[in-house]
Amino acid sequence: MMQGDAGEDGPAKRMDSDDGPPVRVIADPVWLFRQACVFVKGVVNAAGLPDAPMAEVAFAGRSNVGKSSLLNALIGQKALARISNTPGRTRELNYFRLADMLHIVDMPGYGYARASKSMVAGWQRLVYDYLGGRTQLRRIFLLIDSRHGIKANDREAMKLMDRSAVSYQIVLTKLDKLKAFEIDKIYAETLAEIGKHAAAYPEIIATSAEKGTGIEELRRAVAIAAA
Ligand SMILES: Nc1nc2c(ncn2[C@@H]2O[C@H](COP(=O)(O)OP(=O)(O)OP(=O)(O)O)[C@@H](O)[C@H]2O)c(=O)[nH]1
Ligand SMILES: [Mg+2]
Repeated sequence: MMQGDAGEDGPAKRMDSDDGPPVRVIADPVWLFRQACVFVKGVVNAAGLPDAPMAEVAFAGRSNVGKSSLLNALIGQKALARISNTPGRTRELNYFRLADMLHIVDMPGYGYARASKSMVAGWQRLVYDYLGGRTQLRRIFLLIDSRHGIKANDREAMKLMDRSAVSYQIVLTKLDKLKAFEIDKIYAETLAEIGKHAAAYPEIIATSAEKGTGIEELRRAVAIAAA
């Protein structure tokens, strides 16, 4: 590093004061996503939820939509969250902690056809409990597969979040599977549909974990939601 470069980054330089919360730091996506991210725990019931008053964002969506892949792309670590060809892989609320400031939650996917009734009941309970009383939760990123668009079970999830007054933002995934005109179409359709939902953030983010598309935009959205 050249002399004189040292002042350009580093959290200490960005603190507003010693006693107040480091608001500007967490709001800076470039700084935030350069910090370490660690796996905290897998939560299977409401009693297991961390009680730290730390800001939190979550990734939700149908099984196989690409939640874990997108989380890895976001963090810039290939195998932080577990990815699988087997749908229904993530069965717990998987907690990650970024920069010791922010919890990021990888949620179990819904709509997994081969899930047993007791499995579905178990995680529905968990998600209801989670959405119902999680004051730390700043925003849920609801992932939608760009090849399929919003489906019936996504609408149910949206209704549940509308009712719980949990703010959520739609993220289209697997953009690399589509041609440009198809992207335009699904983008417009999705935007039109979220207009009807009270708790939906009015902008959507189009991504590909595989190609890195939209990752910077998603990082900005996470930082803004967390600040
Ligand atoms: N082409 C392409 N494939 C992707 C992308 N993101 C994820 N995939 C693939 O989609 C499959 C599911 O990805 P996961 O990240 O495990 O999906 P998930 O939503 O976490 O799945 P569950 O944990 O089962 O709910 C894997 O085979 C991934 O390689 C993407 O951006 N492009
Ligand atoms: Mg997963």
